[in-house]
Amino acid sequence: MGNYYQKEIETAPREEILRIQNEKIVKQVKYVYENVAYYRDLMDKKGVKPEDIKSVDDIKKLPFLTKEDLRKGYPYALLGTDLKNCVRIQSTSGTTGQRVVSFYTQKDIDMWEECCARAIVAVGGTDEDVCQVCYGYGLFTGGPGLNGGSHKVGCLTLPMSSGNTDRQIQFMMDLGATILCCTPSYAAYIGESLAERGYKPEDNKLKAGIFGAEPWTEEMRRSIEKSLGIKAYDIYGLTETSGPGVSFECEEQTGMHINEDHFYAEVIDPETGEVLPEGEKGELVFTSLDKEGFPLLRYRTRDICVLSRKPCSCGRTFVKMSKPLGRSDDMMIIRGVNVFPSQIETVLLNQGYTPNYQIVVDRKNNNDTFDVYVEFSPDQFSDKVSDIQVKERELTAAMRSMLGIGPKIHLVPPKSIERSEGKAVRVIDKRKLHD
Ligand code: DLL
Repeated sequence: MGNYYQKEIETAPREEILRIQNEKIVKQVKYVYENVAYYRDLMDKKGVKPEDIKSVDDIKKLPFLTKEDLRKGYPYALLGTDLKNCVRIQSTSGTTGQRVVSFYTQKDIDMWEECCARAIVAVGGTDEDVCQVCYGYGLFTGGPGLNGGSHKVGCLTLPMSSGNTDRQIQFMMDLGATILCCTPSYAAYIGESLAERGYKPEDNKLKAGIFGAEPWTEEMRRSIEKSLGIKAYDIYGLTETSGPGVSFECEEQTGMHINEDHFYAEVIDPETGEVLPEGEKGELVFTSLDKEGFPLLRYRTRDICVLSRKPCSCGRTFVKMSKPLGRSDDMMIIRGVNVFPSQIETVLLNQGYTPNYQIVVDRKNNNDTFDVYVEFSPDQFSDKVSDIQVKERELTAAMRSMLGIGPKIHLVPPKSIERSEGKAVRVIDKRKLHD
């Protein structure tokens, strides 16, 4: 049994959670219908009235919202209350098109920060801890969300934001940071930078890391845990629903508990929209149960994962979601085969390589080309052409057995692939430029 930020709700009997959800959804659908014309139109088109929603079982009657709806409605169409009641906006990075702008009332911020506080306490955080937040601060939700959570727990908060790795390391060592919050790719980079400066994992005071905002594999978890001498926990969220803290890992490290008193989760078949039973893999859909500023109902995240209600040894009763495999739009189709970057990461780390890689896909003479650039680690480095070729062939074979197709592997010298301070760019798909 672990520590909880809000024990009563985090360990509530399932019937109690369901009772709260049922009570909230009735109010929330009415609120959205009355305040968000865009969604009211979608409900009217589907012939659903607020009175039809009597419990969370009825959520499946509601229309979906997609990223496309948010684009069409940019910036105000999904706003749930007068702007004068809102105190903040946050926004996505906009790498895949139009930015999403999300609005928050003070109550929304408090709820969001509480969710982050639950995540920090779940990894053992208390008011004795020094919490170093190196997610970006600003429009990105990572920094502000974990900063707020860290304050609520009473940790000494180091609001570092991302980048300036020298300074990160100096503060980490001088002020004895015990909890590190950043993307997993940046955590790996910090680990590598500490080693380069001659620090061993036991030289830092860190005990836990809260890493999310991008997909990462179990192999990556083990590699970060080793390099920093910590336990590495996953955290998930998205700007549209609030930010980090929609779900978080506990000491069991077997998936993330969804804060179900605020977010109702469904997994659907992305093709048909049909709700799938627990345990089946599909697209995650969230309904916010009590948000005021940006109250999305049935929002399709495009993240592919599995839900599980198996009892958890931490005592929390919230449903757990698996690590997202990656977004459905991260999935590459190469020569007709579905490939996720996470599969490539798994092979590389299992074969003893570092998590520094880049995937380049292109189309030449109507054929897909598939290249993976992988760094040697300093101790593996060789400049003998025959050695390199043997290793490249071995890796191609290992990839082929995982993926069904073999990429062309290019082993490159240590440090030649750009490091990430935020979300890593793993894939360059040049086919999109020609289309
Ligand atoms: O990435 C919020 C966040 C900040 C989460 C800090 C965790 C920590 P967005 O920029 O809107 O928000 O991106 C959301 O990132 O739909 C997923 O595809 C991906 N993502 C977020 N967390 C994870 C995770 C923030 N733990 C999108 N594992 C989501 C895999 C994740 N993917």
